Amino acid sequence: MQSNVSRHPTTSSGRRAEGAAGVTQSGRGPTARGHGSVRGRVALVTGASAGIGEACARRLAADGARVVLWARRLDRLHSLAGTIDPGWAGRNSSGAASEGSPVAGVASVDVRDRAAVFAEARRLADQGTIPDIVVNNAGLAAGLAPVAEGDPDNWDRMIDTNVKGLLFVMRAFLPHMLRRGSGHIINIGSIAGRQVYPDGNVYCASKFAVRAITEGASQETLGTGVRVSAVNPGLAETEFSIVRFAGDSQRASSVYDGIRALSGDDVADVVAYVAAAPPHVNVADVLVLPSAQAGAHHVYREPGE
Ligand code: NDP
Ligand code: 8X3
Repeated sequence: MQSNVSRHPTTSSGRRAEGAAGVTQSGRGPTARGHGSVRGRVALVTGASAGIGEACARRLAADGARVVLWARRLDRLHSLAGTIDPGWAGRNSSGAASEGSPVAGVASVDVRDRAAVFAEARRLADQGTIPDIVVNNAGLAAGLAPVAEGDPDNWDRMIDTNVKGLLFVMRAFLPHMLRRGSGHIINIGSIAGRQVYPDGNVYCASKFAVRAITEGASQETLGTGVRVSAVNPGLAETEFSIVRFAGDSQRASSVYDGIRALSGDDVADVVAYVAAAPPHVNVADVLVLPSAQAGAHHVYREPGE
């Protein structure tokens, strides 16, 4: 006769999967259910001065992580640090960590600058704040034009930031994570990494590259305790289109005409879920779209007034 009694999870050898502190490999207590937590972990967010990155930093800090904030605009990072930790401004002008602060560091880093990325990573390692989580978010689109008319300087900006910058950040932190046997890289891809749209050529290519790099690194780190994931948003109303259209805010806002686009916070919710997954779970690849979008080519817009 079949028993209805449920059993604790076991390893393949029949042993309970238990860590040193008597906690299961799920990172939770033996009988607890539910998602994991980022509490007490160090989370680096690149591109934290605006949009999705800023929202991720706020959210991860609110969930109990200690955040390290990178972007080029240092003034914005310091004001974000001040909203996360009201004591920040009084204590910190250098951007260094102070004991007990939810902000573990702030630095002006252009991810295109390989030497700067490696130097800042070394600084974090030296002060014992190698991130447990890296939200590899810094990125941009520059222009929207057919290849035949595109501006090669814009191509450089996109490829150098979205592809090489993302790689430099991974290269700087993965070896530390591998040595430690734990860590989580969360790359911000895009629907544009799955489907190409007219005149999106190079931006889409950069996000297709993010997909390939994420999948490749995920294969390479298999069995090491390090996870690599991608969160791929659709249309999100941030400063993205203002940057793409070089400050033309009217053209930028027309991208979102008639739809309720994602906010940075909507994407941060997903990133927070991915980051908090217990160690035996890798939420490897998430596509998050506004309800009014069903792909790069399918957007439902409410008719204008
Ligand atoms: P925003 O323009 O609002 O924010 C971009 C962030 O990236 C800023 O903090 C900016 O900071 C930073 N950044 C840009 N270039 C660099 C650089 N060279 N070095 C360091 N930081 C840099 O755009 P989003 O928040 O929308 O974009 C964030 C990510 O999300 C990007 O990778 C983008 O491709 C992706 N994405 C966006 C979508 C959208 O519809 N908005 C949809 C899908 C993906 P600073 O200028 O201070 O350096
Ligand atoms: C940003 C979203 O559709 O503008 O990656 O490329 S889209």
